[in-house]
Amino acid sequence: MLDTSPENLPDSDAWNTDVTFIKTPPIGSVLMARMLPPGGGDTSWSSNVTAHNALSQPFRRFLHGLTAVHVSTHDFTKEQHAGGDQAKWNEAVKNNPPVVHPVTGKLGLFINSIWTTRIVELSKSESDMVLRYLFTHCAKPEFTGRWKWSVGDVAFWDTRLTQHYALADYLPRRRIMHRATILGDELGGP
Ligand SMILES: O=C(O)CCC(=O)C(=O)O
Repeated sequence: MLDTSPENLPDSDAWNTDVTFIKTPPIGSVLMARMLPPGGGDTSWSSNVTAHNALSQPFRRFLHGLTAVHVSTHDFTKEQHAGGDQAKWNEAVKNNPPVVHPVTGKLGLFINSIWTTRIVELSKSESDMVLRYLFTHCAKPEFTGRWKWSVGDVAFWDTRLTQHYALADYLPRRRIMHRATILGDELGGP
């Protein structure tokens, strides 16, 4: 359950793909609106397929075959993930070492700003530059759609081919969503 309010601040107002820091990232997510603020609290999705297809052929060729590191601690904090408990945090960090996935899957890009930290085959500054470009590119409005929720609405999406962004524009109101995530297998190469 995602229950956000001034007591539990929203933290999904960044383009992200669920849990890409594990070897077998989810294949889908389901979200249902249970309690909504009178205004705001929309969710946006962006298509990593459309974003990929809009890149030039030479740039797509350049990305093809590259791999990137995804790191759980890039976004999770000890407070958020382990309630500040050092031992629980150490365990979570130990159980989730950085993983490597292809930058492009069969259909689209597989990078996101909250977990993807580095393209392995490039120097750090090259990787920073390319990732910054791709994060900005994927967030272009022409690759995105935005849903205004009504209570009872259910959204179901492919987590490997999209990113999403939960607008945090409803405080001090409360918003409650129920979420389920469908685990997948290892991501295939290009
Ligand atoms: O609350 C939302 O609209 C989406 C939240 C979510 O599924 C997430 O960011 O992982």
